[in-house]
Parts: sequence; C-alpha cells; structure tokens
Amino acid sequence: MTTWLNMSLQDGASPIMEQLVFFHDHVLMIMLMITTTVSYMMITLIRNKQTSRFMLEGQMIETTWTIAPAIILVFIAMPSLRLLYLMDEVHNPSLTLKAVGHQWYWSYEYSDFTKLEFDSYMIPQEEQQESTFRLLDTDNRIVLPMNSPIRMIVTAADVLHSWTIPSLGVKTDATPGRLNQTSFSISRPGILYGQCSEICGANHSFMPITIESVPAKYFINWVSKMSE
Ligand SMILES: [Cu+2]
Repeated sequence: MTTWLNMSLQDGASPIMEQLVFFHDHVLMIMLMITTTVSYMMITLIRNKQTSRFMLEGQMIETTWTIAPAIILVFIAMPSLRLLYLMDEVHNPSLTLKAVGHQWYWSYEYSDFTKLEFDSYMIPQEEQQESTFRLLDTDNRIVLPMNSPIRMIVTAADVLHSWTIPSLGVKTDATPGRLNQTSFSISRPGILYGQCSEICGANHSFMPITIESVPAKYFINWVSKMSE
C-alpha cells in the first residue's frame, strides 16, 4: 500500500506490476533526456542574437529533428505494446475469483468451490482498531494463494465500478451486464489494498478492496473453514 512520502508507484506485488514499474522508469528516462535537450535549446535561443549573413536553410538539422522524435517514439511504443499484450494474457489459471461491484461494497464468489461467496464492506471509522487502515480495510478480506495464476472476473450489479489493486497492476471496469476478465499472480504473502476506481455514487470512496495473499496450504485451510 502507499505510505507517507511514497510519491511514485507502489512496489510491485506481481510480475506484471514489476514490468510496469520498469516501463514507467524507462519512459521517465526518455522524458528526462527530452526535457534536458529542449531546455538547453531554449536557453541557447535566449542567449543568442539569431543573426547570420550566410545561413538561409538547415536541411540537415531539420531532417534530424524530424526523424529523431519518431525513433524515440518507437522506443516507447515497443515495450508499451509488449506489456499491453502480456497483461491481456490469461495463462492456465488455477483459481477463478468473481468480483461484483455494488453501491457501495464488493461481493466475491469463488466459483471453483461450492457456496464460497461473501460481501466485503469497508470497516466504518467507529469500529476501527489500532491495526486497521482508515477507509482501506474491509470486514471480509479476499484470501488468495500466492504464486498461482488467478483469473479475475469482474462485473457490477447496479452502476459502473472499477476493481483496482495498484500493487498488482490490475484495474478492471465493473460493468453491469458484462463480465470483464483479467489475471494476475501475487509474488509474495501480505495484504494488498485497493479502492473502487470509477466514480460510482455518494459512497464511491468507501468501497475498498483488501486481498490477503497467503501460501497455498493456508488458502486451502481457509477454503475448508469457509465452506463448512
Ligand atoms: Cu464503485
């Protein structure tokens, strides 16, 4: 989760998010390069008199500053497309979780098991404990096994919502009457937080998402306890 003074992206908790962070840094480096060059040119323009008796045209520099940005754009587009298709891939999921957005809570269905479904409401401020995060913790956390490919099915029951976990690099629109699919695998145990990312009404800010990432055997224990 984001903590104080964390200005950039959250640490990646899935391979895809790690790649997204690398891509972000890559683009930032290119932007730094461009900003430096452009600032240098602007300062030079201010400091020069810009008069020459002989210079009428500069074919060479014009060709260069037309082609160079095109090449730079290719260096951004290629890794960007690679990531786009990587994120779209669903590799043989070992578990399917269905999230349904409601005004204003999420409900979850583990379709691989019988009768494993629950609602997940934000813990209200009055019921907070020392260990809960304000506006971020829920009464029922999603429990998922780490290091296993998980398929997410996202939909909504009333209006548009968006199921989001920043540290997994996942953001999927929840649309009534439509199933959206995404997938991820969580690299380490821990608790991951997210919030609805579609302005969905008065309590839009109060329908957080909490994932408890645990080793597979703990997950199986949890499933057997829940379906008792
Ligand atoms: Cu919402």
